[in-house]
Amino acid sequence: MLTIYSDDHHLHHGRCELIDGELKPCFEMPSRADHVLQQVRERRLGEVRGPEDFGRAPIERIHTPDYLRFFEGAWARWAQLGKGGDLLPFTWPARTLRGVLPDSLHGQLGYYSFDGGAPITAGTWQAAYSAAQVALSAQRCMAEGAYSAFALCRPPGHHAAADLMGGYCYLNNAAIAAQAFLDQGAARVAILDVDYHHGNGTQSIFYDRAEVLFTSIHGDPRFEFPFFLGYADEQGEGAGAGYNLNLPLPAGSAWDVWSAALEQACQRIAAYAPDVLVVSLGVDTFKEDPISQFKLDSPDYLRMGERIARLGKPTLFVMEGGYAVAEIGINAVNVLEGFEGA
Ligand code: OKP
Ligand code: ZN
Repeated sequence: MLTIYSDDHHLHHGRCELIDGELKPCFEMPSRADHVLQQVRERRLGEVRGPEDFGRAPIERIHTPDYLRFFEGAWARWAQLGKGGDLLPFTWPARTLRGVLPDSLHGQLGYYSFDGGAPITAGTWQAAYSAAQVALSAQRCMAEGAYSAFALCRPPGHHAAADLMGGYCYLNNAAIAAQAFLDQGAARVAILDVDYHHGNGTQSIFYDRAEVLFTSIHGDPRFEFPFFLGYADEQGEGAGAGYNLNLPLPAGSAWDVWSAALEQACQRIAAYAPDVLVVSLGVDTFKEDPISQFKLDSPDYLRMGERIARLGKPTLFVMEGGYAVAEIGINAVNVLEGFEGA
């Protein structure tokens, strides 16, 4: 399987995040992607290639121009104020407040985010832009005939909505790639989000559309981030009614429970008969993941890849989460090897 990778992800390195009342070094760190790349190479998954640059237009198919303008320019505004630390929001237009766009940088940051987990640093825009190009380049390889490809994206994307960053995500790489498939002639695209966290951004982007089926297996939002989306009764709206499937699972879920949900998602995807499948590949379902509460073990990821392969669809894998850094490469490449071996 071909892997697309850009070193630009190193340009994004947030200093710390607020977790359990403490400032801790960001779990979403550059070494994550380095470990995945190392496993791709060591296990000879296939060729590793840098991305092409498709420009902003395919990103603007998903994200609003005002959001992109804000994100691209935010660091320069912060630096102009004489600041050097990470730019982090702290006030959001929650209930009883107004969804107005203030003039202030921090006001705008709150307007364009939903949590304090997506720091903007000097290189964040470039890293996120390149990650989107990585996804688009892998998509292009498939459009040109490859049966599968791995977009080794970092930072991840599935929490990012049309005009919101959050949950370590800025640009929704999987959604951008899915839209590119549609724009190049696909009639139906299925997204399978296996990251431990619900892909609220991806769901929201395609919620009212029938040409993208979104399916997600994740920690029940009643106890897990992002808390405010990802419930089973969210089934799509308007033309998209019936094209959103959430499979929230309890804390402690291991392969027996998880694989039953995967079976359900796969059956829904098969019935949908998509032209192509996009997998939001997070491996934070791993039993040792420091911020998650599922109990998958490394060999389970081989089985995951095998089951996905049995759908018999051209498949684009897009890297999302996974924070047990020593094992992230093993587990991600297990999925890809399982897929290829099936
Ligand atoms: C991203 B992905 C805020 C903590 C918020 C966010 C978890 C994001 C997971 N400081 N935690 O889905 O793996
Ligand atoms: Zn996650």
